[in-house]
Amino acid sequence: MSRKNQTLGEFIIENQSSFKYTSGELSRLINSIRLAAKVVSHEVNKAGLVDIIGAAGDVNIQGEDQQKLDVYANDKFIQTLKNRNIVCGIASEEEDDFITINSQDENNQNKYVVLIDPLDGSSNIDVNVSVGTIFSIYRRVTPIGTPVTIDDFLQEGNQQVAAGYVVYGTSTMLVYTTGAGVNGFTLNPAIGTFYLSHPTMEFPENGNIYSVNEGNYIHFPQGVKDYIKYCQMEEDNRPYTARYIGSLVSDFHRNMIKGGIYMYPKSSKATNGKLRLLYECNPMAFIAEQANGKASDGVTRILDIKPTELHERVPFFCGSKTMMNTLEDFIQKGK
Ligand code: AHM
Ligand code: MG
Repeated sequence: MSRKNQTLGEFIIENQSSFKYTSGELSRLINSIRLAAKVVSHEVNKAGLVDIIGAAGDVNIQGEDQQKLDVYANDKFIQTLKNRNIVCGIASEEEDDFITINSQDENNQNKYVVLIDPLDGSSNIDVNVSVGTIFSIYRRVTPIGTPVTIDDFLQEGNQQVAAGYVVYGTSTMLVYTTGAGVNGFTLNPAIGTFYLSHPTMEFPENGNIYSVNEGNYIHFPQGVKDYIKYCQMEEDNRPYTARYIGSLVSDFHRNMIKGGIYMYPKSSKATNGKLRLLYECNPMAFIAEQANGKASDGVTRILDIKPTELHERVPFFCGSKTMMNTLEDFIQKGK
C-alpha cells in the first residue's frame, strides 16, 4: 500500500511484508541510507559556498579539515552503516577493497552487504550540476557470523534484494526498489523528511530522448554509431532529443520519467566503457527492470553478468524497452 504524502519512514514500515525476507533488518538498513542521504544532501547544497567556507584541503573555522565532497559522502555512508551495525560488509567505488564489519564479533548476525557509489558524477559539483548516490544491497552468500569474503560482493545483479539512488537535484530525491516496483521520495529540507512523491515509477514503453557523450562518437562501435544516426533521422517520431548531463543518476532519472535511453558504450579508447558493473550498472539495471525498462551491455542483460572483480567496468545501455530493443538490433547488425 502506498499513498501520496506518506513519509519514507511510514512507507518502509508499511511495505516491509513485501520484502522477500522480512526480518526488519532490510528496513533498518534502508533507514540508515535515508539518514546518510539527508546529511550528504545538506553538505552538497553548501558546495557553492566553497569560497566562503573553504575548499577541500583547507581547515575550516572550527579547525576541521574540509573534505572533498566525494570523500565526505563516502565517509558518511560508511560511518552510518557501521555505527548502526546492520551490515556485515561494504564495498564502495571510492575504496580499493571491500570493508569487513565486526569480523571479530561472533554475534554479528547481519546478513546484508552494501555496495555503494557515494557521489556519482562528482566532477559536476564545481559547476552546480546534479550529482547522485547509488546503492545496491545483497544477502551474503557465506555463512552468517563469519567474516565476509569477495564472493559476497561478486554476485550477479539478479541477486540484489534492494537498490536505489539519491539524486541531489533541484530537490533531493531518494528512489528505490526492493523488487516490488520503484517508488520515489522527495526531501522537504525544512523538516528533513522524505515524502512519497512518485509512487510506482515506470519508464514509458517508448521515448524520444537519447543520452550519450557524443564527443566520443568516433570511437564507438559501428552498431552504436548507426543507432545514433537513426536517432537523428527525420522519420516517425524522430529526430529524438539529445540530453546528456554527464551525471548517470540525473540522466537516468529524467529518462525514466520522460522516456528515453542512456548509453555508455565501449570505445576504441575504453574497451569496457567507463561505468562500474557493481556500483553503477547493476543497481540502475535492477531499478530499470523494476520500472518497466531494460538494461544490457548491448547484448547481455546486465543483471546476468557474473562479476569477476570489484571495480570491473561494462558497456551500459538502459532505458525504455522499445528504444533498447531497437538499439540492440543495431548493435547486432553493426558487428
Ligand atoms: P564517476 O563515477 O567518476 O563520477 O563517473 C561516472 C559518471 C556518470 O555519472 C556519467 O554518466 C559519466 O561518468 C559521464 O562520463 P563522461 O564524462 O565520460 O561522459
Ligand atoms: Mg561513479
